[in-house]
Amino acid sequence: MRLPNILLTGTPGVGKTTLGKELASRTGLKYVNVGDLAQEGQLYDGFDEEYVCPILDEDRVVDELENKMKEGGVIVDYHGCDFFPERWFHIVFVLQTDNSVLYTRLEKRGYSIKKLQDNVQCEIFQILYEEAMASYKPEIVHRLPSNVPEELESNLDQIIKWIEEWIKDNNS
Ligand code: DAT
Repeated sequence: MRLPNILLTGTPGVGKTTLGKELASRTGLKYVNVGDLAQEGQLYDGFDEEYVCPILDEDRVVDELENKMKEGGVIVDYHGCDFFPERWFHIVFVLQTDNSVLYTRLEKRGYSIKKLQDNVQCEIFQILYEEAMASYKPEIVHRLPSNVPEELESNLDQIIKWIEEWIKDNNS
């Protein structure tokens, strides 16, 4: 059976992991957190002194994921999207959170003031939405609000319906 690949993107803290894991558990699709994958495989290329974090080796991440993506049925979660091959994804969701809500979530993570401000600014300027619109066909890019649990539920419902339709359309 053919299954779609789904990209969940957005600023850190908007709820990609929460949505992605729940979606995987309700649909049986595979969930891949690119941050975790990079850490497990040490897929890094240097260290960013300003942000005090390792720099992702994008080529190795793509190589690592290629076979899995070919099989289909993968939910990818990452706060960036311009380095994945465009052909990988059948649909792209950009999660969005109000600034004050996002600020509180990131504060709870213990982010430094600089990291907090940078991420909230990234959200205000819709950087990830712009990146997604520039990297994929605009008609497959959708924004989802991600502030409260009710929105999580309605996002799940919408995506599950879309998956069911996609499976019907691509397996007959
Ligand atoms: P990300 O993977 O984008 O960094 P996350 O899934 O770890 O984000 O979520 C960050 C925090 O926000 C976490 O404590 C769960 C919470 N959260 C996520 N989606 C939410 C929603 N729709 N309503 C309320 N809280 C949410």
